Amino acid sequence: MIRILAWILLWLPVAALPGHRMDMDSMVMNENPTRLPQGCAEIAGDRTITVRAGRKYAKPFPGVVFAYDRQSWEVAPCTRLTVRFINEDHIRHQFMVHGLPPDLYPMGMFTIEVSGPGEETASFILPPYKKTYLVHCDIAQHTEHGMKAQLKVAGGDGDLASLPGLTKPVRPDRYPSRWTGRSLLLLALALFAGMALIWLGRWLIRAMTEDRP
Ligand SMILES: [Cu+2]
Repeated sequence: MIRILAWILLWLPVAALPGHRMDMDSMVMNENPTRLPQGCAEIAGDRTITVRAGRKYAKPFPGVVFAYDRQSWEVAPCTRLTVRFINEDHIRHQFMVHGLPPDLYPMGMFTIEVSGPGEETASFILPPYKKTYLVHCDIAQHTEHGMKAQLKVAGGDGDLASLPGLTKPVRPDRYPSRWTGRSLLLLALALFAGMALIWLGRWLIRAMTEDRP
């Protein structure tokens, strides 16, 4: 009961804004199916994409934990893009686009969030410029662990870094080991201790199972 009350108090101000809707399972922020971005004379066309999010889509990529089923989409300028966002995990995931014109999209964002297994659909209209937009899940750690993609309008203005399977990370993870006299000695000691443990275990088992006269 308290949880539901807190949830209502927290989200009431958000839900009251235009372009926002939400229920217990999902949330949409800054939906915009009608207002044209500056430079667009009309909606050039309608396009629908289905985006799946989940741990299973990270499997092909080493070191990645969460991912979308695609890392890059291309759309024409002034397209009204409808995103059907399907979450296949038992945790929250988002489809969050950054860098949109802030006069139509507060803080430049368009967001769909689904709080567990399920889906939500929403539309927004893209500006006319040649640009690559960042798409990611804003939940702490999910972006870092792979839930990142790009949306290119009019071919985009480049590729983003560290998109699983597409582009290299800016700072790749490295696991260097420095072999010094001390680390070699520690390794030898660990090996010796491991062998001693095995010998001790076998000796104990033998002592316990041995028939006594
Ligand atoms: Cu997520």
